[in-house]
Amino acid sequence: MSDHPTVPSVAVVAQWVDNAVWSTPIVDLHTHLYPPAFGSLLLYGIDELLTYHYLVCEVVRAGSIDAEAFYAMPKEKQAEHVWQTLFLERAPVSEACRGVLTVLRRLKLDVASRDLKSYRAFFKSQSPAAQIDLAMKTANVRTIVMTNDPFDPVERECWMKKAAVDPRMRAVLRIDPLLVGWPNTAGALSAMGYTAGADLGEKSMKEIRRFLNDWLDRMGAIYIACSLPPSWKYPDDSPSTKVLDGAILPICRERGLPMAMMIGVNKLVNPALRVGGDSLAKADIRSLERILAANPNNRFLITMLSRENQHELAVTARKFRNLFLFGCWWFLNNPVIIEEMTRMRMELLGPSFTPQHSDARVLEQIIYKWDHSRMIIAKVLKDKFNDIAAAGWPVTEAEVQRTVSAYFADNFENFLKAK
Ligand code: HDL
Ligand code: ZN
Repeated sequence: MSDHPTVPSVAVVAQWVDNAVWSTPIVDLHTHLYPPAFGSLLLYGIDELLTYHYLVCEVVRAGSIDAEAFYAMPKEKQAEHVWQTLFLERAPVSEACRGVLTVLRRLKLDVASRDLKSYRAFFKSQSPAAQIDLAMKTANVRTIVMTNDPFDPVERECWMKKAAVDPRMRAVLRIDPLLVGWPNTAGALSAMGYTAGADLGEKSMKEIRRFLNDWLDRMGAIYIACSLPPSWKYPDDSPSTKVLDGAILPICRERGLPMAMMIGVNKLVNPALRVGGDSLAKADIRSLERILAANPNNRFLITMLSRENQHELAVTARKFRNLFLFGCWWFLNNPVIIEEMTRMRMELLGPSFTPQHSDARVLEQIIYKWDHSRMIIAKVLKDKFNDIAAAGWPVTEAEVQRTVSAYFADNFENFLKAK
């Protein structure tokens, strides 16, 4: 029997990929989920799923009532209106509608009954802690990385009273107001006991650094995060450059923490839609190049919101090893774009990125967001492994598993540990 390794068949490779993709637990590196002790911040259950801001935008488009009238209704009535309008009166073919159906199916509820009352009864029977166990088990997610905002008084209160954090959940310090909220941010900081003026001189910078250190310690945060508008420039004479250079990036270097920048969101283009009112535009890749080049000892987790930024972003990741590329963010989290982005990234970057995060705001969304993405990642990976097998490469099951583990957890965890 020759010890020369053989090239597996297309069918065998496909089986290895499916086994690895569906059995490998996920580290979900960006979500808006919380532990039960954070009370109303943790959203779960069918009424929250149906009133997810993606569906609010879709139901307002459907036309029978406007955003103001929608939000004037109590949560249950909002959910019933969405169910009636987007599911019973229209085909639930949008990705956000389909996601609700996937969640119901995977939680073994009777989707065909279309009986909202029975779904409600199930979720009502679940405690938040039990629902977290069930959702993480069903989605095969082992770590949930949160988004934690000290500028939100409700969340700040949870941290100040040392509310219990689930050990499977990791904290992230989210600091958008420090970059894009001046001069109002000066008031918010002083209300928390940090005297930083909009002048952003050295004294203020010192206070901003104190704020960052206090909250990084309090949360045990694993990275600092922000979202930035399409107009973001670096360097310039704006507060964002001053605070990045004078406080955030030095602290990240001192503490060995990455900085996550999520670039391209146009906040509140339609304020009536509230949290659903944001949109996007193409951002300036040259500014990203410059911040990466100017800060070689900082590590950056980067995702961009515009489809038009994706190819140049993947090429930029080839140029800068301190750029860790992740996810199909928000308006990109649709099958047609996830497939396009994942294929392009694998072709340009091989195994060296994290293809997806859920961005889940409602707990059970991790079930559908990961099911739908796993299907697509498996489809692309089968092609990629069969391409190299066709060239005579003796693909192995261990190699497939190593690659999937890298995409789903190891790349991110190793990036966190890197110095
Ligand atoms: O800023 C962010 O973290 C975005 O992900 C927003 O939360 C956005 O509203 C969202 O929910 N995206 O999925
Ligand atoms: Zn988010």
